[in-house]
Amino acid sequence: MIIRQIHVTPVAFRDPPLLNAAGVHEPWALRTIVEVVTDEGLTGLGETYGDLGHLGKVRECAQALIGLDVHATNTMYARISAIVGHTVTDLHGLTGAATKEKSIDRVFSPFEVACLDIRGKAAGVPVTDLLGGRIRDAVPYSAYLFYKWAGHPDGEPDRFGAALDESSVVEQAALLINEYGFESIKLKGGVFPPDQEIAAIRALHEAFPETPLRLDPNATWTVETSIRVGQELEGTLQYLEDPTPGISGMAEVAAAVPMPLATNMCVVTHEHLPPAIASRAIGVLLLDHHYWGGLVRSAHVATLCDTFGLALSMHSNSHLGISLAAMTHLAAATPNLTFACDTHTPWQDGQDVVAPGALRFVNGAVPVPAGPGLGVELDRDALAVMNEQYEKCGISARDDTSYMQRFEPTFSARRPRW
Ligand code: GKR
Ligand code: MG
Repeated sequence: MIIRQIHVTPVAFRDPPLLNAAGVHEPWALRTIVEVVTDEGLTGLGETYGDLGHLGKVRECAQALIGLDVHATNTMYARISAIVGHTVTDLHGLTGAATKEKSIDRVFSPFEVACLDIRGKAAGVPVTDLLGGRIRDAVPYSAYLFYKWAGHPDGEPDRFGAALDESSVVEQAALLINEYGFESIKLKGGVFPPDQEIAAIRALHEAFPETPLRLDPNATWTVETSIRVGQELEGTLQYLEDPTPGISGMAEVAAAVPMPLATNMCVVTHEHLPPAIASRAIGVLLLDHHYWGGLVRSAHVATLCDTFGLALSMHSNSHLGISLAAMTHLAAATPNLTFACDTHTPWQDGQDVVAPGALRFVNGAVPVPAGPGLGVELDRDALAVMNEQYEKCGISARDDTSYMQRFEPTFSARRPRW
């Protein structure tokens, strides 16, 4: 199964004004769709970030993979490493430090996923079977709550409404739980002073006493603030995600708070694992195949976490259905991934490049798609529309901070802030 063609298509889709430590989501989120085509006419799909610098690297590397067998992922990785070289510029949202290894892993990921899609289609089995087989039939996801404005300042209010205080956060949780059946809740924090976010968690705990809760302020708190908040929230949080920057700060907090700390910021590549494990900085790692080098390399990280007693959850950024399918196959085949995964799916509000039907939520969980490979098909009309949106939207890289500063000129994304 020799790779004959690779198509790389940037797309844009509507995104609500979700607030975070870096600012606010712009009206359009970007992704890149990768299609790998073999000599036998099989096509595999991958999805990755859409930021221009990353898109350029994905395009450049695609050329270098033509002629390789879809099983030759070690050679693919080596070729991509040689091209990406020492690039360490690719940050996206709040996904921790950029490093050389992480940059290579990010570019490699969509090609690896597409090759697994092809291998699954050729063998007539789902990708989960190529990762050791499913240990769960459906993957639970959490309701991912965001403080948000009612709509983008230059546009109409969206259907989710404003969420700027505890009661509207509780309303947002009820809306997402009603529509998707989620059984865990994550609140994106780092937006308001910590006491306001403590109040929101307490309100959520009161409204949904049986539902596990998480809070993620994306490293906006000092060590001292993190310890105070962690202690005040005793008994309400399943885990506290990235309260403070850096492995040593996280280790100090972890030693003083009652709940485990989780991260998608201070451990984002292999070199971070030894110091984080040695200092007991984290109890939970949020896996993300988009920057841990695809599905197989993420499964290896999961095994390492098992060895060293770290629990697993899964991180997300604004994404489409190819990513949701890949995340679901990985999580379904990872025995120690026992926490409900993150997903931004509700915020994408029905827009997708995949044909409807293969992905659905049942009681907050996505059943592993039944078809071979990833089990999702590209909707070519939707791809064309979303590519046109990309060309017209005027955004070429995510920049939550500059967008926020258009409306609040004094806004600063410095961390820690409180
Ligand atoms: O979408 O605004 C967002 C999130 O804040 C995202 O950028 C983070 O990377 O979801 C992520 C997280 O868990 O930190
Ligand atoms: Mg996080």
